Amino acid sequence: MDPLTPILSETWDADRSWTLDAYVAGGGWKGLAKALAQPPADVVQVVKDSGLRGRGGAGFPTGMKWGFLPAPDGGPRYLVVNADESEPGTCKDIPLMLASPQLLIEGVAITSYAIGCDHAFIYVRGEVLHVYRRLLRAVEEAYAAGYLGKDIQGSGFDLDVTVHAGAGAYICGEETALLDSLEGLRGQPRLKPPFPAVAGLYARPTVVNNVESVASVPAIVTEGADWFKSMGTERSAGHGLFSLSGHVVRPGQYEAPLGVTLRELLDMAGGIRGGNRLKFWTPGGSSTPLFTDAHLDTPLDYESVAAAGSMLGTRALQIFDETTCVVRAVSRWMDFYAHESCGKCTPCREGTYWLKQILRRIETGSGTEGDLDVLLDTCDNILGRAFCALGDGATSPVTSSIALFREEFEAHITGRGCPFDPSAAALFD
Ligand code: L3W
Repeated sequence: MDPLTPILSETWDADRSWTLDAYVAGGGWKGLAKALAQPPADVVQVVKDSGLRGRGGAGFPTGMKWGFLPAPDGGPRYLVVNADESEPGTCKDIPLMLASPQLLIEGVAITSYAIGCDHAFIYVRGEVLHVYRRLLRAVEEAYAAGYLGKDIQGSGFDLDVTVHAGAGAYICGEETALLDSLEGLRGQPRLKPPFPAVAGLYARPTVVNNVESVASVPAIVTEGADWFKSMGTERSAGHGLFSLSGHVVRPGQYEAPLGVTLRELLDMAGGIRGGNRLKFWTPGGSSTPLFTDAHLDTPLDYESVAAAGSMLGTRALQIFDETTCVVRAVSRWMDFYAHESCGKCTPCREGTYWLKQILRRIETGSGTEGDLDVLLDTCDNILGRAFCALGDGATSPVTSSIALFREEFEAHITGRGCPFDPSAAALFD
């Protein structure tokens, strides 16, 4: 059975798929018409009933988050789309916005109508200027066609959409740092609670949703909650983008029901390059504990992945074959975390710096006998003590790789270098 469910990605291969004309020709903007014909509360209810869970990594129920907004008090309330995709391996929102920006904008319009918002923001990662430009153009097209602006489709509903480019900082994918950045401040996380639903942008009630979550809404409204629930598992409903990267024959986006397995995805992606053996992989980006070939048949849904000791995260499946040095891979990820730590809290700022130094010296043959204990102790002092989830995430590749490949770390220490590539030390000369 072909487990693919191209819903978000259905029109990505169409001619000039990013234009409004192509989107409408493919059946787009029908969800908004259906939403506008019903009370906003009914739209919230269908999303609650669908079981859609946030696609940005945490898997929090989307309809429940919308339901957390306090009762209207006459002041503004906002929708902010988190399009700051930056986690190593995570690469689904950028292709979605490039190929189908109108799908995201339709989702923004429906979500805004449902939550009673008349000004929505799309916060896009600063490095992806081409995506920013495409979104700007797509928003212009939607205004010109009457899908945004005043009295949308004669319904009396008004909505403005602002596309904002960040300056390229991983921390701004954390929702409260994103809000600070959007307000013009330095992007650093805020203390929660209050959650954004209560006090978010400009201290007003705000829904922050991931791109893929918002883009999933039009089809849910059009097809209904039961249709969405017919895919996936009981507690992890629906479909999602699985991003395969690394040592696979055909890397790319594979849209499938939650609960699909890596074995099934690899069958579609042509398997591991060169017929090699799978060594390790991330189920949901570099912040999720590593899996190995023992997890080829683990259903990729929130519950099954958690039961197996990791997190579904963003379904960023980075695949590494038997030729990969795990110490080098983890060391590269730690370079990223140390570079991107926002510096607000000591455990993350200092901890990621020291993890980077120790991993580098192990990799280059200067590791000492106690280094693995120091690595694990440092992780212990970050996990649960950092100000936001990014610090915790930085420890996952270290702790999981030592648990799975301790002998490989030890071989680097006792052999004074990388058994895979003795010239690795020269990289840092
Ligand atoms: C109101 C409550 N709202 C929770 C909301 C909260 C947020 C959502 C989830 O981290 C994870 C992180 C990454 N009243 C609420 C409430 N909420 N309780 O629900 O909250 P939370 O704290 O569980 O997660 P988070 O802070 O959103 C996200 C992981 O995802 N991740 C991410 C990867 C990549 C990117 C990227 O590239 N941009 O994000 C991968 O695993 O490590 O654990 O909206 O306000 N009582």
